[in-house]
Amino acid sequence: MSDAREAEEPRTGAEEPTTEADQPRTEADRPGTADGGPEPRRTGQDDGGRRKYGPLGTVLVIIPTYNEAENIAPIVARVRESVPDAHILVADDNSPDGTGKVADELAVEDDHVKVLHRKGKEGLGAAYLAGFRWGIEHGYGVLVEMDADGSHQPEELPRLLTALKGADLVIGSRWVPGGRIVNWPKSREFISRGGSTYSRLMLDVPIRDMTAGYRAFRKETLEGLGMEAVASQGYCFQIDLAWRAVKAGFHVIEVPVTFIERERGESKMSRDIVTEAAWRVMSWGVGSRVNKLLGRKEP
Ligand SMILES: Nc1nc2c(ncn2[C@@H]2O[C@H](COP(=O)(O)OP(=O)(O)OP(=O)(O)O)[C@@H](O)[C@H]2O)c(=O)[nH]1
Ligand SMILES: [Mg+2]
Repeated sequence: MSDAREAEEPRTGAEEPTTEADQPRTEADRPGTADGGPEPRRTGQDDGGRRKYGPLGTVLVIIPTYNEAENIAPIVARVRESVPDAHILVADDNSPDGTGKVADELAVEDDHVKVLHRKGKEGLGAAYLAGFRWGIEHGYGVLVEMDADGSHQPEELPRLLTALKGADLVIGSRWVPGGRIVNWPKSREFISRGGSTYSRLMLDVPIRDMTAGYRAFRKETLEGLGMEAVASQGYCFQIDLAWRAVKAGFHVIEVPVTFIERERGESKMSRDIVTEAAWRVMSWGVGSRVNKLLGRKEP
């Protein structure tokens, strides 16, 4: 990432967060699905409930955008309604359709909304990394990943945040009991399910939905998983972060969510993204096995 990009500042007069979204954890706060849904699935370093987790701090919901002018206002409104204490950072890659300008207008009306203007389209992964960095620098305790197109329902965010009280990373999962997909053709489901199973087996991690893009991280998790070295994009970016979190010994929980296919705007999904992910994951998996065989420590 260039110096110029590092110097990019949100144009919203963003001030330090002041609200606490959470209180110190108690036994009564054990993670669970607030609506009585299935128990979240625990993976990674499960501590049997003995480990004490600190308070969450203020939540920043990062929404990366590229040509989401029709979607950005509704999704921001839904997040504000669903988790009123949370702040939102729209990370826009200079969308030709004027998404950045719409976001600026939202930020003028609401001091919980910030905008990170980036120079041009550099991919989802780069936008999230810039958003994470911005959030950590500005003192947020929880960084949430959420798409702009309504696939990730803001109404489910409180359940993810409740689970994060007892975890380092929470994944909004389509492939655990209780998880659902609405409006996806069978072909898309096949690619997504297959991609998750392939990554799980290749990388030997117990996460069901490796490509999920609806996640809540504690800031310490992002700081501890080697975020600076992440170079992957698209699906691979999500797989990369999940794998790093497990390798670093963080406690990961999957909470079932209902994923809804986008209704408005254009998909940025491409065959290249899927192919990139398949090759990279295979090379990570092979590299990791070779390291184990040779008794070398994982990088
Ligand atoms: N800042 C930024 N955001 C991006 C970029 N590519 C995609 N996004 C955003 O990332 C989120 C996910 O992208 P989508 O196009 O919905 O990808 P998808 O969910 O795999 O595919 P569909 O939902 O079928 O379109 C959306 O909010 C996009 O606007 C990018 O290069 N830069
Ligand atoms: Mg989408």
